[in-house]
Amino acid sequence: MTRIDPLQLHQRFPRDFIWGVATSAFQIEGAATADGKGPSIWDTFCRQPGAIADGSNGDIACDHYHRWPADLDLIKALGVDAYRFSVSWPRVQPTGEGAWNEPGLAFYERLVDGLLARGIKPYLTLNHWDLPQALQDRGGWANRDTVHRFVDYACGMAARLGDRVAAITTHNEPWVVAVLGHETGIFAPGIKRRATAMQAAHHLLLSHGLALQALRAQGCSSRLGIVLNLSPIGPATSRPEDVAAARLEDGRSVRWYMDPLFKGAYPADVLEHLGADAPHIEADDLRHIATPMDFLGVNYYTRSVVSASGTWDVKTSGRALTDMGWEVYPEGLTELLLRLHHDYRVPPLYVKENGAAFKDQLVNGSVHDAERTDYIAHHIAAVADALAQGVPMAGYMVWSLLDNFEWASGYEKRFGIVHVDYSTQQRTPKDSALWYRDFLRARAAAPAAPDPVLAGA
Ligand code: IFM
Repeated sequence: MTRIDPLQLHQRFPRDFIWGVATSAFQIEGAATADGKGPSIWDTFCRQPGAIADGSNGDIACDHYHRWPADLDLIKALGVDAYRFSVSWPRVQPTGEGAWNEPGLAFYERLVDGLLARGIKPYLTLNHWDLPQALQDRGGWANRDTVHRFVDYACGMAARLGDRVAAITTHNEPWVVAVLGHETGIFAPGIKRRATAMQAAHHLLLSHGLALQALRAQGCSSRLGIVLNLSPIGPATSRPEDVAAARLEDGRSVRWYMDPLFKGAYPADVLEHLGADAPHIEADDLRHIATPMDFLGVNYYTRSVVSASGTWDVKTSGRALTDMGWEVYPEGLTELLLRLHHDYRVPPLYVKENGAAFKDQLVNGSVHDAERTDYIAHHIAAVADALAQGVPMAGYMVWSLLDNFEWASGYEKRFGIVHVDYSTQQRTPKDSALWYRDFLRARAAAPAAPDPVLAGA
């Protein structure tokens, strides 16, 4: 890939564009049973033989629960504006309802205050997948009662931190929770039943809308939204069966979430395809789901190419692949952002996750991860391309600050711009972190891009 000049890249963004790094609770915190934390579905899932590639779990992870001050210093040293983190629901409310766990709340209060003291905006996510196991024991996201438990949890967190966090995301990637957690079963809670997955998806969306209403009713001043994992989805060939398969996949993974959130209806073609597996929907549910948002977050890693036979081989694309086997395809991000802008009346858009796993080598205190640096630089350029075409882009966050627990892949896949030696917990900024820092420093020298809205006036 061609090298991108950080200064020129910066000139393509407005001054108030938010730059950040992202993590999630289960992937970095560890301290699985510390200070009254209850078990989550991922604590349970990791104990199932064969569930995690390297047989690992989140018991220690990056030990961020104990090392957060040094980690916040690292974030500060990068020069970012914002840090996106998630709250472990069972750490603050061990059984998902009723009693709150004061030490858990105090941890997030220290974290938020520590960010503010360092001049970094906290971006809080309520659900990055670690549902309290006690709620799963009663059906989890497939049980409509979990919707109300989530709203209570959201209100409790906002009452405690809503005056200090810049933004609150309800759910991260509901497609993953629904489909990987309840249909293919490769993620917690490991259920393999499509009807359960679609009911879970509906309840996730409903809980999002009801939480937004409740948070606004209690005067929460944070900006509120959701984060979806989305990709442009195209057919492997122009054969009608491949085109139809790609359209259905787009319906299941993009329109199933975007349409109810922004148009107040599930896509008719997907409902018809699901038949008896379609979710039970009550009166007013769709009106609640379509509650207006202050922002939409998008997580982008790669495009999706679909064939009716399911046989498209990513290696035939000729593009570089990451260690996850995902094709490096930055122009797909521009394509996706333009589509969201044109097909939906989207509020300000943030890329809330973007990054790549590669096989890093720590040699003499350095990690020369040129592939990751290129990946990030080209995806930032793809965001600039969308911005230049009128998409209301407001921010970009790298996934991830640290190497961490990559779910079913365990610790084998490294997404961090900071290397973690799991035996010593030593952190080492990789070359990509140094590039990101230098890119952010270039802001001081770069003339600001004209505001795209004002420029068009
Ligand atoms: O690590 C995950 C993250 O938790 C959610 N989005 C995708 C990342 C990479 O797989």
